[in-house]
Amino acid sequence: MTTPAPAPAPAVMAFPAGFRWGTATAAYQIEGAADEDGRTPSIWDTFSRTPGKVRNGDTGDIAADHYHRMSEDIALLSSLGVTDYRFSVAWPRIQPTGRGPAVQKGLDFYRRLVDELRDAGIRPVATLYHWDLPQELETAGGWPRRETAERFAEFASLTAEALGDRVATWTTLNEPWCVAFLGYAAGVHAPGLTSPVAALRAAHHLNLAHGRAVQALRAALPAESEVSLTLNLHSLRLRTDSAADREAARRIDALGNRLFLDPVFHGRLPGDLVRDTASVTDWSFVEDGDLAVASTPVDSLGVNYYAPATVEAGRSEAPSPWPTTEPHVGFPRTPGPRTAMDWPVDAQGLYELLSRLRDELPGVPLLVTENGAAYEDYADPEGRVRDPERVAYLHGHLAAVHRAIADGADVRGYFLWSLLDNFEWAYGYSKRFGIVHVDFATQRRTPKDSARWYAAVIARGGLPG
Ligand code: IFM
Repeated sequence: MTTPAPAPAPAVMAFPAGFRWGTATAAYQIEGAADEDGRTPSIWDTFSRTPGKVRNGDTGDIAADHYHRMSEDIALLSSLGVTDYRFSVAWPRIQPTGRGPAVQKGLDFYRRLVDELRDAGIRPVATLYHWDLPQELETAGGWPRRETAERFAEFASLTAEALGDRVATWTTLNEPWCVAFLGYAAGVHAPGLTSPVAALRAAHHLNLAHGRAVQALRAALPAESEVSLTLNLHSLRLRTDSAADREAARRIDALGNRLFLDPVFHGRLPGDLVRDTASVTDWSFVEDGDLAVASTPVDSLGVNYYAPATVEAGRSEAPSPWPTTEPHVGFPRTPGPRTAMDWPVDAQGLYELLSRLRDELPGVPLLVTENGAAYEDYADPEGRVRDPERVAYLHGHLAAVHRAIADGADVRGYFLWSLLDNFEWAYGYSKRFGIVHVDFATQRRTPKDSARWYAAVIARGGLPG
């Protein structure tokens, strides 16, 4: 007689039934196949091929070769037991010049992806823009140009018509703050400009593009589809409670949070931000009706969180992603543990952010669409990748989500960033965020200890004690 297998230990912190457990990736960071099947360069191909822009001269040309290893990666997702998988659609695969009819081979790749996911019982969550603007659209003016919002709505429409019946959740934009301010003000992301006015124009046109895409999606999708937007909101800490530090935090909150939340959820621009930025722009690029479009209702809000920002009155380094807050804001270094990105580990910041959204956006369901950490991972001689710091990070942050839910935040899911080690933008392949290790020389995938830990959390529906 065989002894029955022991029942899994009861979850100490159980998440609500139906909670969505996922992982997240983005096209340019994992797909590779940069010039296959009609794909043409995006701004990230151009930027990464420009000497000095990306560490070690790395590019996304091959990345994690997901374009050719998609089935293997779906098998990894299945072994984790995830309910959902968040990926992005590469605009230059669908519309290489940013306009005109869709390329069928490009659409076919995503058709296969969503079909295989669904066959594996995994819900596809598609993001339309995770930073790979077709280069031709950037050459024509990029996000500072109004026309780009129209082009994005067209791309949304084509993609939704092709995949609409198979994708449960659609996200318009990923982290428009990064697009506008890292790309057009700090110049550390593509396209690498350092123009404050271009960044503010980009931010507005991203809000407009989001609203136009929501309209296009609603027109093309079945009624039950979920339409969403993902923001990297800033969880703010003040160095002291002085009036000057509070003023610094107000400025960062306006530019980092309310510049997106107010147009999308309230159809207005923050008045204090318009005053703060008066020496840079009169905002005359905002046309009548734009904010009504930007606030076309969504079904949920995606929140990406990695670390809080501590602010004080002072100066930050130039060129700053916060151009219009100068000379009022500095970012002091805080003590405590840090990840390989040199970001502080602070799960309380996630709790505070979710609680703020509970209070400010009642009735808007939330998804944590990214959370995770980079560490210096390597395979040991037995081929095992031990990443206890990542497990501790994930445990702390999931506990924060659990506490936020217990305190009334309507958080419906959690997407761990990331499934695979990948191209971490300006850091190239030097930073590993995956719960699956990728040996970029051989493309061999090795689940890290954190992958086994996450699979056990999902199987239990909660965190162990
Ligand atoms: O890798 C990125 C992702 O593309 C967007 N959010 C933050 C992650 C870690 O930097």
